[in-house]
Amino acid sequence: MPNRTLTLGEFLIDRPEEFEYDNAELGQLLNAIRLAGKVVSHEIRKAGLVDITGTIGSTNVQGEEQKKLDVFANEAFINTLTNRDIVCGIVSEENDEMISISGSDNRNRNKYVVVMDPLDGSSNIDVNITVGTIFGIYRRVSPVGTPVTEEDFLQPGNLQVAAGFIAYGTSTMMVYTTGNGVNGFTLNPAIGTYYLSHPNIQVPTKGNIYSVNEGGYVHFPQGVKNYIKYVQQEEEDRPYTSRYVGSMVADVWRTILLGGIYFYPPSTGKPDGKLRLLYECNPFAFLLEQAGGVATDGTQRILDIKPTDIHQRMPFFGGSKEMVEKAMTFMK
Ligand code: AHM
Ligand code: MG
Repeated sequence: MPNRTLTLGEFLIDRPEEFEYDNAELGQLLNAIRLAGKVVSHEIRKAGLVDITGTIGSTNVQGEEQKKLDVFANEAFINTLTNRDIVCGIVSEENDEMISISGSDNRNRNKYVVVMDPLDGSSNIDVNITVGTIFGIYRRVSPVGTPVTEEDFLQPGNLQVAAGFIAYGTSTMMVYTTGNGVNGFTLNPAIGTYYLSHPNIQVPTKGNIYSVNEGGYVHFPQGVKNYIKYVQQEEEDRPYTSRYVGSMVADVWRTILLGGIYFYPPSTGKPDGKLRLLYECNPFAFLLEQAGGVATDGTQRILDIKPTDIHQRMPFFGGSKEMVEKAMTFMK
C-alpha cells in the first residue's frame, strides 16, 4: 500500500537520491513549478464563470490564436520562475524567442533552463476537457554567470534532468521524473497540497488502445495507414479500442496508466507532425521511458534527436513497448 499521506513537499525532501546533483536547487525549481501549477489550476477552475475563456485576438509563433488562459498560464509560470531567481532561461510555446533571465545581480548564476508548454490542449478549455502544463528541465551548457544562449535549449532530450506535466482534469495532478522512475501527485484543492497518489508508475508493456487523430488519415504516409489498418484488424487481441481526447497530456497520461499507443504522425501538410520536440515530445519521451515505455519519431528514439530550432516539430509515437515497436515495423 502506498503511503497516502506523503505530500509532494515531503517527497522532494525525503528523496535526495532523486537529484543527481544540486538537490536543493532542483528541488526549489520543482517547488516553483508545483506552485505555479496551483495558481493555474485555481484559475482554470473558474473557466466559464468569468469572462476568461474567450480569445484575446493575438497569435503566437505557430500562427495559432491564443486564449486568455494560455496567456495567464504562461505569465504565471514565467513570473514564478523569474521571481524566485531559480532559472537562467525559459523557452515557452507562447513566446517566439527564448527568455533570458538576468538574475538579481545581472549575472545569472542559476544552472537550469526550463522548456514548457504552459497550457497544452487549450482548444479544449471551452468544452471543459483536460488541459495541462508540460515541462522539461536542463542544465545549461553555457558558463554560469553569462547570458543564456540558444544552445542551452538545443540539447537532446536525453540530457533532461527532470521533466513532467501538470494535468488540469477531473483532478489536478503533477507527474514528474528526475530519472529515478515516475511518480504522480494529486492536488487536494481544499488545502492546496499535492499527495503522492501514483508511486513508481509503470507503463504496461502492451495495451489495447490506439490514440491518433484519424481525421488526417488520407494525408498520413502509407506505413501509418497500414499500421492503422493493422490495429483495426480482427485478429489475435485486435481490433484495439480507439480513444483520442486531443489533449496530449490526457492522451499520454491514459497511455501511461492503461497501456496503449499514442501517435501524431507526419502528414502531407505537416511533414514533421504537429507536436513540438522541446516542450511536448521530449518531456513525455523521458516520462514514458522512465516508466518502462518507449517514444520514437517512427524510426528513432525521440530522446536522441539533437534539436535545431527551439520550436521545432517532430512526429511522435509513444506508449507501451511492444505496441510502439510493432508500429515502427510499419514505418520502414
Ligand atoms: P497546442 O499546444 O496548440 O495545444 O497543440 C498541441 C495539442 C496536443 O495536446 C494534442 O495532442 C494535439 O494538439 C491535437 O492536435 P489535433 O487537433 O491536430 O489532433
Ligand atoms: Mg502544446
